[in-house]
Amino acid sequence: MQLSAASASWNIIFFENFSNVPTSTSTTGCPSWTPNNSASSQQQVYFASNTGTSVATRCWQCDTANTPSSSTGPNGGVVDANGYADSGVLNTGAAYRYMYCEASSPNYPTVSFAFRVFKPNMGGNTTQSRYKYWYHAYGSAIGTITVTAAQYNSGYSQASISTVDTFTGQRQFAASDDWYERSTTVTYSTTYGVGISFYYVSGTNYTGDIAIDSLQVEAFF
Ligand SMILES: [Ca+2]
Ligand SMILES: [Ca+2]
Repeated sequence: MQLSAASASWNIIFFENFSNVPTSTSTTGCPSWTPNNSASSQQQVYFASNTGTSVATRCWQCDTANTPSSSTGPNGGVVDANGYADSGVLNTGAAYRYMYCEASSPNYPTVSFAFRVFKPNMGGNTTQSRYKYWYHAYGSAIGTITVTAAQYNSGYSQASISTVDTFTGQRQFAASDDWYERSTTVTYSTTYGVGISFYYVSGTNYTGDIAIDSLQVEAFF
């Protein structure tokens, strides 16, 4: 009998299309939700250092189609009702929810927003994990976003964070522009769990409605 070695592959640890998040366009509201794949979510909290988290002033909101202000925000989410989006083409339909920061007054200047999704025990271990999502940053006062990934150790405690992406200022130049994808692979000594956080600090006026959609975290084992 011939034995063949099992081949490792990329496994989806959690996927979030935000379809279960209550829609809200409040400047001070805080919608909470239970993510897919037995992951956990927490609003206002982000991975800030190797040993812990920090709290922001505001929560991210969840919307469809356009955000309430003109000159900022997307016209709709990406197409991800059945799985991770394979295109940044936006859809104005009510099924396509996305997360965004409502930058209207009193949420500028330099007001912080955060949320995280995490799974400290992913049922395996690896040295390679991958973080991918789509983002839309339209508005002349888009501030600074910092996306961080957390690695958990064998005790399912936070052991390390790394930066997935950070930038300041708009990347799209119309509400109807396609979303862009970010995909980053993190290499770390053995990882038993993974998490990702989105921390945003608003700019100088209300045109800073940055948005995130179709979030997927994968591990290679
Ligand atoms: Ca979505
Ligand atoms: Ca707005």
